[in-house]
Amino acid sequence: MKQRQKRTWWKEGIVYQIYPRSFNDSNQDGIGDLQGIIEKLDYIKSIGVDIIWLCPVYKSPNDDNGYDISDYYDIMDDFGTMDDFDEFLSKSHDLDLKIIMDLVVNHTSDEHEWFKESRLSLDNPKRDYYIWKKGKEGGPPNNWPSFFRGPAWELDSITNEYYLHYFSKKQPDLNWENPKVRQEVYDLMKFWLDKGVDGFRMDVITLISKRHFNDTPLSEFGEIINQLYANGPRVHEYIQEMNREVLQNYDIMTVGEGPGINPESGLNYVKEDRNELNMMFHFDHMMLGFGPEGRFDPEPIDIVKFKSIFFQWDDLLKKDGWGSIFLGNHDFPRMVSKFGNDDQYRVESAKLLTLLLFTLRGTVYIYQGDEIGMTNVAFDSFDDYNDVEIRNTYHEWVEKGLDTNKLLKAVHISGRDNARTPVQWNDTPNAGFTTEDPWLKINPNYKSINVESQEKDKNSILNFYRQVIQFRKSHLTLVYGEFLIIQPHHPDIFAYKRWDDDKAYLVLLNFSDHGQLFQVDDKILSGNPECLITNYNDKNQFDLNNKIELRPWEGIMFEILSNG
Ligand code: ISL
Ligand code: CA
Repeated sequence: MKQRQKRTWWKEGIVYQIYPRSFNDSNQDGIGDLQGIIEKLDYIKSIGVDIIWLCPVYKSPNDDNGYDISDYYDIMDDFGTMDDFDEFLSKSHDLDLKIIMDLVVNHTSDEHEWFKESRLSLDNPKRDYYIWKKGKEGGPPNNWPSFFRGPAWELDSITNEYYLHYFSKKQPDLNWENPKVRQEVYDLMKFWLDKGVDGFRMDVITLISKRHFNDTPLSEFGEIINQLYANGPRVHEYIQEMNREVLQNYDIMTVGEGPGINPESGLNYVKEDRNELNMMFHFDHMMLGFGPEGRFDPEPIDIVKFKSIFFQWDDLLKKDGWGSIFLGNHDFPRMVSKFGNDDQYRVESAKLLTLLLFTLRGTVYIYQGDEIGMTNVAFDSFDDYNDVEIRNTYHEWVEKGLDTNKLLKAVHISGRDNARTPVQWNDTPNAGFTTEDPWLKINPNYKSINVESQEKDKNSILNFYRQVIQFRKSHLTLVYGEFLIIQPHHPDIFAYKRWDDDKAYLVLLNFSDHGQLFQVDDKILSGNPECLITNYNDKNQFDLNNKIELRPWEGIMFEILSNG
């Protein structure tokens, strides 16, 4: 078959993201761990995925659940030991599952040895590993805000200077201008690659090069990321250096997390001849539903915009880049709650979103629990939440005298802990995740939504994943083929074609709670289209006028004649 893009394993491979704390607890301390993952490797394999993205398992005081690393060469006590990691890696490889690690090197923990030394004195050899500045007029060096609320600067009493932290104050930013810092990063990457890991997901890699340290006139945080924090002047120089020093010497995959990229800047990270990264995660579609004030200012999702974002990025990357396709991760609400209907049409809409994921061009990433249609959770009290972003925002609202009931409602819709409740394995107490008190409460709907019951049901969401994944793997048109949206302005229906010289498919997805009559023109539908996959239990078809009555949240894929 003629391919437009060069074939590689990481373009065809399907990625399963594990948030270890919430995956499976093997020693009954209420926290997921590496042995817990090992117990479930056969399950992971059975879904049909090829690659596991493991969220951080390094030593960490857990201010941000492992995204604050205090030792890059060791494993977090909660998760086990280096022996457990080695066992996890080799057992995964035995099953032909590749492992990619989370690389968090924009910042460390304030409990990392480098930072403990750096803060000691102005002339400490590690001083320049971080970004220290003098205060201005009795306050921080500038007015930059942090991702997790409050200023991005913290005064350290030992030397009376401020250090920069884009995230929590326990996550000081590394100074990438310092060549020693860069060398440390390359060394630790080699340590893991020499163990045999198969690549990295690079946390906020767009943020590593800082700009001028002047005050910003911008007030919207999204704009501050886009215009000030992301894509700094030396970011590509650093990544190219990392590629020369490390990446190019291994057969691995790399995906950069890209807050602040847009279709103009995005290609620069992944264009083949630039020798940087294989893929990026952009968040354009994930930010839909977040209003001007951000995550805790929710608004409805506009499907026309949603569609155009997928088209724009596909168009950008199709020649000499490659995209990442995902609808959820550990930082966002549950996929079915955000983009589907997690109530009356939970099963249908979760399957519709699955069909979307696996019929788009790019590497597909799924997040633990989405394969059974896990939903958002609504705890009654802030005490039940763990996320540093939620906690900090709550304190800020209390200080400002704002209505925290309103915040609680927003947290139910958009908070990060929605995606972090433990995986629901069965209907026993604590959902089979643990026998003790879990670190974060289980979603009370585990009795009806769990892996065990879906294993037994041939029409379950889980079995739908398996079906669609197998189909994609044996029909590479869905991986590499062209992509075109039909009726891009239709407010509820996402309809598109995928095709190459060999095959052509038409996908129809009804993103609404009601039936819709949809018509396509003769050019697209010549011949008698065959319904290959559907999320309802009986097939649907076009009438003689090329019309089809789509049911609520119905998603269908037809095979159509090629060469449209
Ligand atoms: O605002 C966002 C997108 O523009 C975020 O969701 C963004 O992806 C995020 O804040 C960066 O996330 C990553 O780095 C954080 C960590 O808390 C997240 O869990 C991680 O995915 C700091 O390391
Ligand atoms: Ca445990």
